[in-house]
Amino acid sequence: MNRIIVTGGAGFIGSNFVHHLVAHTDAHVTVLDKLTYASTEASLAGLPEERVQLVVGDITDASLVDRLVAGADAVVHYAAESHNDNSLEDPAPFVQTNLVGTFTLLEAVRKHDVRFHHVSTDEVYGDLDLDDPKRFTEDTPYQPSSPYSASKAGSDHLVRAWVRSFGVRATISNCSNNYGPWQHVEKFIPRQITEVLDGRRPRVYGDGLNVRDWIHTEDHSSAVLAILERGRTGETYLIGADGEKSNLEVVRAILRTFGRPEDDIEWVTDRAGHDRRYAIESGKLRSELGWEPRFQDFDEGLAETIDWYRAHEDWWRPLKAETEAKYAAKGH
Ligand code: NAD
Ligand code: TDX
Repeated sequence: MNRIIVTGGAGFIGSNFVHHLVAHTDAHVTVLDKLTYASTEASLAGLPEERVQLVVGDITDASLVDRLVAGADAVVHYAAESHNDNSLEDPAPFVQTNLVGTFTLLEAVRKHDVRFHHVSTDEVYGDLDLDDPKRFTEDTPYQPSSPYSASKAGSDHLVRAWVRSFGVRATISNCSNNYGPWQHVEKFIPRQITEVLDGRRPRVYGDGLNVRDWIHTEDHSSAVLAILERGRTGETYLIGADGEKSNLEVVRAILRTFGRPEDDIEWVTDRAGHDRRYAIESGKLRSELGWEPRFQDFDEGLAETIDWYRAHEDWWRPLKAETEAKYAAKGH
């Protein structure tokens, strides 16, 4: 697998994966990215030009996708509309990119018999109660809540149908919530870090008891590479690092780091249909492929991430005012 297309490779997790590929393989990478509001070419800066090429384009553009896939050994598919709150405002681009875009890629890999890895989310399984001892496994039934998670669930189903009906060589991974550098300030952790850096209070939805299962984006990348290289085609692997935390715990950890009182919080309108808890059981990935997360200590990963946002204000500052204006209009 020397020629790899990474869709969405200028986004938060996709760009981390491109850096990971360059550091850990000999692959030549073509990033196919539309450069939406969520992307940053800066996240690809410093990569060797002879190894990484950026093609600015849309994954729903069938002729472009066909041309690129014809010359590739594998496609790793990250491109998506990714923010739940946006999907509640306007679901249309979620259906277009996440469903039609995945369909377009599947038709191309089917035609050219190219290996495909589909990057998905644990949100396809809906949510768990706070006191439920269960975690999501590869066998948990699909029950998505938001237009975002429904569009990702639909894309997973498309991949499985193309595997079963057309013999496409595909794998799927469903990962929990990622944190780390280059995450857009619309997302929970970077939003709260940059609010505190701006001298404002963190903004917590509802009662703050919703639980997310945090994983560092670097660990997500190493898991996807393990699946790409050694995963069994047709299989699904859940990716998680045992990082369950309530939103309140995360916000308090951020406030502590800045030496601010732990109750210095702005309680804001809850998200419609807000999923209560996600939790991943990643035993299959660990036992079959020998994968282990590098960031075992959330507080350490969070501290590194806070340092990164402190040092990269030039990157996030231009995104901040527009993001906050959108949230303010919704009471968030
Ligand atoms: P992101 O929003 O930061 O990046 C998405 C990238 O896709 C951007 O660079 C954007 O320009 C590109 N893109 C969007 N529409 C496109 C189109 N039509 N054609 C080409 N490119 C397009 O998202 P992210 O948080 O990095 O998530 C990446 C993937 O990982 C998504 O598939 C998401 O569902 C999945 N995922 C994310 C998380 C998380 O915590 N963020 C967790 C599990 C899975
Ligand atoms: O300001 C906020 N205050 C707040 O309390 C924001 C932006 C969020 N929240 C809450 C909502 C969630 O319970 O924090 C939690 C995390 O919110 P998001 O960062 O929006 O993530 P989430 O909705 O959990 O989805 C994320 O993880 C799964 C990614 O955005 C998805 O792309 C991925 O599939």
